[in-house]
Amino acid sequence: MNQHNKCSQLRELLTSPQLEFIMEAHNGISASIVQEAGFKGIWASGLAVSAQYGVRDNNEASWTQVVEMLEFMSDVTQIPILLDGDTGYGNFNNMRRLVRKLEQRGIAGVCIEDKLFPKTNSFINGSRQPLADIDEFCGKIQAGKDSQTDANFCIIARVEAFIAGWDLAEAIRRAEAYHAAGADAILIHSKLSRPEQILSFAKEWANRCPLVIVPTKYYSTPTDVFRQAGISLVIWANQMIRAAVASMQAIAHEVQTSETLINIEDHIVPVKEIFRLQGADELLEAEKRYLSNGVHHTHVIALAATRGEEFHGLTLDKPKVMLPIGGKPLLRHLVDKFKKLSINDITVVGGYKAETIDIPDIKLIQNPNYATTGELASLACAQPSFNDDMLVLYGDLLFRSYILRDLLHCPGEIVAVVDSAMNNPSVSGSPDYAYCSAPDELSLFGQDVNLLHICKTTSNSETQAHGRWIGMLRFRTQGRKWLEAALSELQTQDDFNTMSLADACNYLIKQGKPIKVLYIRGHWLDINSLDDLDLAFQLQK
Ligand code: SPV
Ligand code: MG
Repeated sequence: MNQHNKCSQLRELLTSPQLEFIMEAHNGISASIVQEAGFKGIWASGLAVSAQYGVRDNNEASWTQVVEMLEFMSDVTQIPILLDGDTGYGNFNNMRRLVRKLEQRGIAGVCIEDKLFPKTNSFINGSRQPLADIDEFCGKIQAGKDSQTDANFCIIARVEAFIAGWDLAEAIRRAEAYHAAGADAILIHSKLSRPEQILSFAKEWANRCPLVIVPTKYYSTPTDVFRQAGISLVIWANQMIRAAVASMQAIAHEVQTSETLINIEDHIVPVKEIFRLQGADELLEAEKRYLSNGVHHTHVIALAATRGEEFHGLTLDKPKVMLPIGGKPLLRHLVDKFKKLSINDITVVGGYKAETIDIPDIKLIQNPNYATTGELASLACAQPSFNDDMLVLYGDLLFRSYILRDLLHCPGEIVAVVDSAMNNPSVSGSPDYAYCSAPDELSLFGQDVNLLHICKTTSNSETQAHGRWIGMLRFRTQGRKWLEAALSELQTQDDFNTMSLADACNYLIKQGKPIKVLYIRGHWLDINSLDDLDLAFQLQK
C-alpha cells in the first residue's frame, strides 16, 4: 500500500456520497485493531496520542514525537490516517515542514484548528480559548497545500468558533475563508450535548465542501441525523483510549487488591493474541527464508522410553534420561546442547514414567506400549512430526558439541555417526558394531564411506568391525521417505515390536539405500551403568 493510495482513500472518504466513519487510534496496536474492526480510516487524535504518552493535550509532546508514533501506526496499517495536527505546531513555515514529513511517513492528511499554539483541548475552558487570526490561518492552509506533493493529500480546516463561544455567523465566515484558502474539508466542532450547532451549520453550509464532525459530546444523536444533514465524515475521536483506560484501571485495581491473577485471566486477551496482532507468525516464516545460516530447522527426535533397569533403585521413580549428572538431568544436558546450536524443535518419546520428564521447551510424546515394544516402535510414535531435516538419537547419549556440528554439515540423505576408536574405554553395555565400506583413515578424510551393517559382534568371518555406531542418525528429504517406507513395511512383520534402530538401518541398507558414515574418535557416551554416570560427569566438564 503506497502513500498515494492512502491519500486517495482518504479523499474518497471525504467525497463519497454516503456518510463515512473513522476511528481514533493512538499507537501501533490500537491502529491495527481499528483496521481489523473494519474502519476505513484512522483519526490520530491529539488528545489520545498525548494521553498514551501520559502528557496533557497542550502540545506537551513535541510534533516530532507525534510523527514518530504516526510512523508506527502507518507501518502496520493499510487504511489512511488523518492526523489531528492541532494548530500545525507553529506558523505557516512549521506547517510546510509538517506536511512534507507527514507525506514521507505515509500519513494521508492533516486537520488543523484555528486556535493559537500551544493549544488546549476544546473541552477544557473552551470559551476562554482565543481563536487564530483568519488571514494568518488561511496562510497556513495555503502553505500546507503548496507543500504537498501528492494531489490527494488532504488538509482539513477545523472551525473552533462554537467552542470559543462565537455564533453561527462567525463559524460560517471562518469556514468560508478556509474553504477559499484551499481546505479540502471543514471540521465543525461543538461541545454541546445536543447537535443543534452542528445541524444549523450544516444547513447553512449546504455542502460547499465536505463537512466533518466529532460527536464526542452529542453522542446520543442517532447517526441517521448526521446522514440526513449531509455530513461527509464522522470522527469517533477518543473511544479507543477511553476503552483501554477503563480496562486497565479495572484490571490494575483487581490485581493490586487480590494479589493474584486468577480473577482476571479470563477477562484479558491471551498473550498469543498480542503475538498475533504483532504479526509474530510472519517473522517465523521470514526466519525460515532468511536465517537458514543461523537457525537450524533440524527436528530432533530423542528416544527415551526405557526405564534403565541396570540402575536398579535409581530408576524406580524416573526413567534413566532423568538421572542427574552434575545436578542436571541427563536429558537436559542433551537438550541444552541442541539449544546452544539454535536447534529448538525437539521431540522426546517417553514411555516409562514419562510424566516425570519435565524438561522445558520440548515436545513430549509417549509410546504407550513402551513395556512391550522397542526403539523402532517408539520412533514410529514420532512419525507424525517427521520432517525433511531430522536427527534421531538415543535420549541417554552424551557427546561433545562438535560431533553435532559436524553431523549437521555432513552431506547424505542418511548419515550415521560411527566411533572408530574401538578401544574407547568409556563404551559400556552391548555396543552396536558398525561395518563400513572403508576404515577410518586420515587419508580418506572427506571421502564417502557407507555403512554396510550394524550388529552386536566385533568381527564376522571376513572382517573386523570398523567402529561403534553411537546411536545417532541424520535424515534429509529422501532419507526421511526411505525411513517412512521402511517403517510401514517393517510394521507388518511379527517381530516389529522388538526391533531396534540398528535393525532399521540394516533393513534400509538391504533395500539399497545408502547410509553415509561420519567417523568420530571418542568424545561420546551412552549411559548404561553407574560407572557411566561418573564418566558422564567427566565428559560434561
Ligand atoms: C482530539 O481527538 O484530540 C480532538 C477532538 O481534537 S476533541 O478532543 O474532541 O477536541
Ligand atoms: Mg485534538
